[in-house]
Amino acid sequence: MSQELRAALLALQRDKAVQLVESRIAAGEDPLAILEECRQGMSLVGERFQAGEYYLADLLLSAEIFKTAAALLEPHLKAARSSPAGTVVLATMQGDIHDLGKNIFATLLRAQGFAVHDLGVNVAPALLVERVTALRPHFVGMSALLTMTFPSMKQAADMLRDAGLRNELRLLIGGGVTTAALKEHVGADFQTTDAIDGVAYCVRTVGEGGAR
Ligand code: B12
Repeated sequence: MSQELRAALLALQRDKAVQLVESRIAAGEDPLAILEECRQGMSLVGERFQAGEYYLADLLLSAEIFKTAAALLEPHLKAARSSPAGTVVLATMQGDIHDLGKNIFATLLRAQGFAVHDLGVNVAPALLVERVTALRPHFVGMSALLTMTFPSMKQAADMLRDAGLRNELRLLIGGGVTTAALKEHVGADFQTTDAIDGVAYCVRTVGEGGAR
């Protein structure tokens, strides 16, 4: 892989990134591989930001470029089934407005035939529990890109347990800052920093009849 696309994202070159995505789609490349290279570019942008070399405006620009690339790729992530394989409630938790990764996860789930209820960003634990109570999903996915979001993830998991809902669903956590240790702390069933792994887990669990 040339990693030209990753470099274009890092350099915040929108036109070049779009042109590379378009030409690689036209060449028949796996859209997931293209998406992954975009994600790697975003990680590098984050490193520059952390090092004080990029500013918030640069993060915003990188997000716009990523969104454009994802929109170009989305039609190529074809639906594998017509009837819902299972139901998923998704949210970026309170305090956090990062949603690019969550949206990718939602797109990939839909492409596999899952019905996805995306509650958006900055979602309070009580709202999540209210929606889960109404929708009774097979899976709940919480996304986090900020470490300060961890307490609201834990609170939501505890509230699901206290409401008696925890045993009837699988709880997933994901996003760049999540770890296996956080999974234990929150009491989730699955953790990942890769949406494809998350989708594979949902497909496998539903296939084994183990989502409930
Ligand atoms: C783009 C970006 C922004 C954009 C977000 C735009 C948007 N609509 O999302 C903007 C400019 C708004 C932003 C703001 C801020 N940001 Co910011 N941002 C980023 C950046 C560069 C990229 C994140 C991203 O979208 N990556 C691409 C996606 C595709 O990757 P991903 O989210 O990891 O998702 C993948 C998987 O994790 C998975 N996934 C994601 N969620 C879920 C959920 C489930 C259930 C599953 C199964 C899978 C899954 O699927 C995806 C595909 O595989 C990161 C750097 C980084 N290393 O990530 C910093 C970063 C996350 N931001 C950071 C910070 C500090 C901030 C600000 C506080 C900055 C400020 N001073 O204001 C604010 C916070 C605002 C808020 N309250 O949320 C820090 C967080 C540090 C920390 N440890 O807490 C980071 C790590 C940068 C850094 N290194 O310092 N940011």
